[in-house]
Amino acid sequence: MRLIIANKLHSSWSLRPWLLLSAFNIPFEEVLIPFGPTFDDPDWKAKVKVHNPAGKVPALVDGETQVWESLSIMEYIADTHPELAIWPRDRAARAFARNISSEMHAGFSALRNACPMNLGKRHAPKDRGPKVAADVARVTAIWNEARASWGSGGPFLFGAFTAADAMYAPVATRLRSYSISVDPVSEAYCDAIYAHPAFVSWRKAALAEPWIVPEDEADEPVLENYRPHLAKA
Ligand SMILES: N[C@@H](CCC(=O)N[C@@H](CS)C(=O)NCC(=O)O)C(=O)O
Repeated sequence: MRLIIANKLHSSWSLRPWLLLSAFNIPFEEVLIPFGPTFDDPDWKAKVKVHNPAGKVPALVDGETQVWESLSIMEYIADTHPELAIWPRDRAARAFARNISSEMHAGFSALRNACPMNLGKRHAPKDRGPKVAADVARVTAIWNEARASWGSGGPFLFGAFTAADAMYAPVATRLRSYSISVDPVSEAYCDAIYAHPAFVSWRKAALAEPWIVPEDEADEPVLENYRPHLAKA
């Protein structure tokens, strides 16, 4: 299998299936197509369309089969690896995991638009408005419900790491990058995401990337710059 992704610093949708495959030690070849100077760069689109006619990343290519849309890719991974608990084994937990993964896939646009994923910086806290606050409240309610109902076997939403955690990992990074404080259960969950070896490996590679995409560099005070070698770029 080949997974087509973009910049690890910025591409939150790429992170999701990459994390899932890596967390479950499923072998795959990574094909990283770096963004152009803007997100609508026609050369980038053309290269991506070879793998996904919709012209977006991530895309998974398995022989002749092209799979795109992050949630669809996760279902394909679950289909091809029934021996692995990609989704929770318990039916009610699995239903909840799919509910919240679909909510993530389709929603939280206020948070996503106001706080684009950028693993390279931590910004100062600020009031980001009621729509972002509502998204954060819903996400943390989801995390608290999953942890309280099914989380006793480990630090992730359903105890062990599942596709639902892969879907929400980029939200943990946004909370951290934009200094959005949340309740202790949600903070502990973010810690668990940041400590997962697959995420550690993605973040390390992200911080070593040489590229800067101005659209995802928020024009806000920076508390920490994790790419000091690019500080003067
Ligand atoms: N709903 C899609 C979203 C994919 C997406 O928007 N990916 C971004 C990169 S993180 C992208 O390809 N942007 C370029 C574009 O939309 O032209 C999914 O779940 O995979």
